[in-house]
Amino acid sequence: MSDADELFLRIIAREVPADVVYETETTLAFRDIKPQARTHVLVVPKTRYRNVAELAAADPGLLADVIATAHKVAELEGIAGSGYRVVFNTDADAGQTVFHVHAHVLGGEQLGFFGR
Ligand code: IU
Repeated sequence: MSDADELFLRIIAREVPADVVYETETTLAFRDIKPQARTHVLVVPKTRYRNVAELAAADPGLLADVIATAHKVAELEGIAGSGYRVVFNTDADAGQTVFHVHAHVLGGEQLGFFGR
């Protein structure tokens, strides 16, 4: 595990500061340090899995918790009604850089299409 992958565990343990917006027993939501939209929050499970596929296979209930927290964040940010996007970058071609699964919650403005 690299330093970057360990970072989210250190944020969960409150050893590294982060702008936390919501927390449950199993998940933590905090603002991305390099926001790509007016609202850009990361949701992580408190147990580390490498990516969303590993999480889905090992603990589907925890994946459901992550999605529920993403929606709660959208409500708290006031964007649940206008629309938001939940993205799991998964491995190299998607540009995943931190190998502790995280959902990006993006919104607060009209989002462009994405792909290449
Ligand atoms: P990715 O899906 O693995 O590419 O997303 C990682 C995100 O984590 C990315 O948007 C970073 O800006 C964000 N991030 C962060 O919020 N705080 C950090 O200390 C680090 C990365 I390192």
